[in-house]
Amino acid sequence: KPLDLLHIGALFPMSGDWAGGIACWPAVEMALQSVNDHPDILPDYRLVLHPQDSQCDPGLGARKMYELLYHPSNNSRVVTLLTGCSTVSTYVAQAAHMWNLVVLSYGSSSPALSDRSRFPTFFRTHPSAALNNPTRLKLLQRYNWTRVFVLRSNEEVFASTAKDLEQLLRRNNCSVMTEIVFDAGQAVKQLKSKEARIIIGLFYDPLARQIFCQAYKQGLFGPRYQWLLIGWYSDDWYLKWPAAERVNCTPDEMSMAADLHLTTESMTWNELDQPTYSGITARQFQNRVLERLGKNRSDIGSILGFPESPFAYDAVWALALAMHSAEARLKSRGLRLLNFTHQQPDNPVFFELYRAMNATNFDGVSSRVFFDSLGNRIAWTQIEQLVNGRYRTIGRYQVQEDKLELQREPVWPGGVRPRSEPLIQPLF
Ligand code: ABU
Repeated sequence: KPLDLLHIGALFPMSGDWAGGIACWPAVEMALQSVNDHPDILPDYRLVLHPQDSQCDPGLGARKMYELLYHPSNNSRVVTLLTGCSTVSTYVAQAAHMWNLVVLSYGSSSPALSDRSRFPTFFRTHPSAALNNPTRLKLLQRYNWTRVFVLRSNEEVFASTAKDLEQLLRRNNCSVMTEIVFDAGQAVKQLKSKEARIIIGLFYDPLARQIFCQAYKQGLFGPRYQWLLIGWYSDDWYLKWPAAERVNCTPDEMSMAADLHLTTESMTWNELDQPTYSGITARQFQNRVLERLGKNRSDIGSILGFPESPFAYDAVWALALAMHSAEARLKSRGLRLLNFTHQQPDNPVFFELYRAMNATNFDGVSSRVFFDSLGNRIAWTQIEQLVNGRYRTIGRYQVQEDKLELQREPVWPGGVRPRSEPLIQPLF
């Protein structure tokens, strides 16, 4: 008997502020193939992917969603949407519930997305960026940094991360001042005039390059300064950039400015060398993604979206397992997943799918996959430092148990740990 088709819409950012679709798209295809080949999961169905490039642009992302829903040549009924890029997910997930669509994001970190009143049907395998804030606080406390500057761009993903960070730091008696970047040169100038020493940067990597070029030109690096950045940029973000991007610094100058910055990021890999639910280990998964991309292990640090690719793979598995268990419950009522509609407000398929997503719990290539009541993923965070052109692990932190595991102390610019207070100069 021919299999029934279940259609999944997917938005991949293949360029733009975060071009993570480059590694996440092949990861999604791999997962779909393994689900479709599995004899016991959704045995009566075949999952069909409808991929679209959003360019990490919210307007284009919204247009692609409407095309998936309404395009005359697309007579397949999309049951659910996969998304990457916070700016796109924010637009799409705000509207998607109007069409009974569950949205599952493999690549969205914005804390703003953890708002069930705005995004009622949103889940993500990518942890919220707010998870990094307790880790940042831990570092600030460890090194006695009580006066901190946050430099952020204006997208909601960074505004909501900064808001959460400011509240956390103030509750812990740390003074925090935030500077919003409209012009990199002006923003760096402001930080200098305010005698900033410890600076937490929240922006996508194209803006990071503008800021570090200005930090080089205006001398906001080296001894006395400590930068803390986001950890999911590619390892060579300060050395290479798209031809269309104008950076008025040489790679050597950029290296000098970026050297010794610290990063925090959620951990993305299942560390156990054992087969996960889908049957492969995290390392086997890595090798297969590399093979699809025609790359080697030595390329890993420079492949955009590679750190998030396990979230993309696990997102498809989460969806397939949820669909499988929804189908079983629907069957007992004489219904099937094929009874899904975009129109009916209390569509039972949507209801069962949503309920099954909430109950997700399996061992993925990105470690255990489950969601809290806001659809968030729980994970460890890791701390790294760029030393002479290589990112080295400093340690990791788990907020639920307040567990900090340090492998080594950071290397300090000029050999001396920067102070958060400027030294007061004598007046004579
Ligand atoms: N780790 C990539 C997150 C990208 C985003 O939140 O837009």
